[in-house]
Amino acid sequence: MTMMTQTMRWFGPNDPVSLAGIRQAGATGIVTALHDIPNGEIWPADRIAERKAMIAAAGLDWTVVESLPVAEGIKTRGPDWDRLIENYRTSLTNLAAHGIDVVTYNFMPLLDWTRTDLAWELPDGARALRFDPADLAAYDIHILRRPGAADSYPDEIAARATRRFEEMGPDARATLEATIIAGLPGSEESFDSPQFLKKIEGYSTIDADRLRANHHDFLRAVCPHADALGITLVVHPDDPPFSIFDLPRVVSTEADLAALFDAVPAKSNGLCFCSGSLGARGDNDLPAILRRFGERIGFLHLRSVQREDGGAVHEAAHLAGDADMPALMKEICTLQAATGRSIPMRPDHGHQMMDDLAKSTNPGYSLIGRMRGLAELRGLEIGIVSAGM
Ligand code: DNO
Ligand code: MN
Repeated sequence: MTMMTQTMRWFGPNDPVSLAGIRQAGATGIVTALHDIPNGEIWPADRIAERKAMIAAAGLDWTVVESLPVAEGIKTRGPDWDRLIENYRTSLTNLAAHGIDVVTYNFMPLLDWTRTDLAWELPDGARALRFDPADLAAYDIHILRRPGAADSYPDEIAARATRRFEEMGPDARATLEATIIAGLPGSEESFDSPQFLKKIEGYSTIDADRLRANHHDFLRAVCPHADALGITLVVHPDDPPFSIFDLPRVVSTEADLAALFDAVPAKSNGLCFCSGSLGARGDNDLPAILRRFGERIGFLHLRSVQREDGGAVHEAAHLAGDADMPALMKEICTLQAATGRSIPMRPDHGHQMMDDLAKSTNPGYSLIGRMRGLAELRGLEIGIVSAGM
């Protein structure tokens, strides 16, 4: 039977989690990036070779790149677009030369994934990541003071934001800045509040239609090259899958994905199916999305979120929360059986738990919680396959 390729994300030599630890957790593949190369610059072939050898020396395979960042000048279609596209193509050439054929990216303006609490205590004492729109609004209205912010939220959220801001007291600024805009693990950029405000202004002429057009332009420029190299570019959905700070987001729903693949049908135009990101919206039918875009899916991020009353979401255990993981896994098994294609998967985030609670970790990326997630997910897959699906 064709089974998923089990991987974990590793942030490179500075990651407190070791390659040996990841191997002991049972993964065979690594998902990583050359995080120290500035956005928009070329990933040199020798640096790729060196990273690949480091991973191979630990008995693992560099299976997926996450992410080869799409520079802001491509997202905004700025004056340096041609150079940035050329650099992107060259990085793809260099990756293909080392046998890497799945490359993740996202098309979210300015911020990558966003949370408002990185250590939210669960009833069992483990810690989870959480996004509360009221906390985001508290930062936006009272700290960032973005023009028009106060009017951009429903009254109920704005009122809750003010209460939250008062409750947090003098620490509010430092806490919210460090959580929301300082850059989560793997994020491509980080800001302080004045810089962020300026960057937001830079998007004043870019609405969702414009951003979508820029996304299509990017793909039309790089997909023919990726096709020739045998690389699949997989887009990571917006996380959370809706606009924040009034910035457009265009990879949030099934309709967004359908529009994307219709506009650019190239084989290399692929999807990183992230059940946690897409699942933060109740109107995203996860198994239906998996079924519909199966042939486009080159990478799986599996996790589940719990949607709370009031619009917040927190990261649940991998087999708990709102995602119907058994139903999703059945779709994955069916897809793999039909195509004979083993799809790379990683447990996307995990709770900080047990010995990791006392360690300094990358939020979402401590080892023990992800090992629990991987173990549960592989057990589910083996169970489904061995039961004849
Ligand atoms: C968070 C990740 C994202 C993802 C990028 C892909 O844990 O899933 O940071 O890597 O959005 O470009
Ligand atoms: Mn993800």
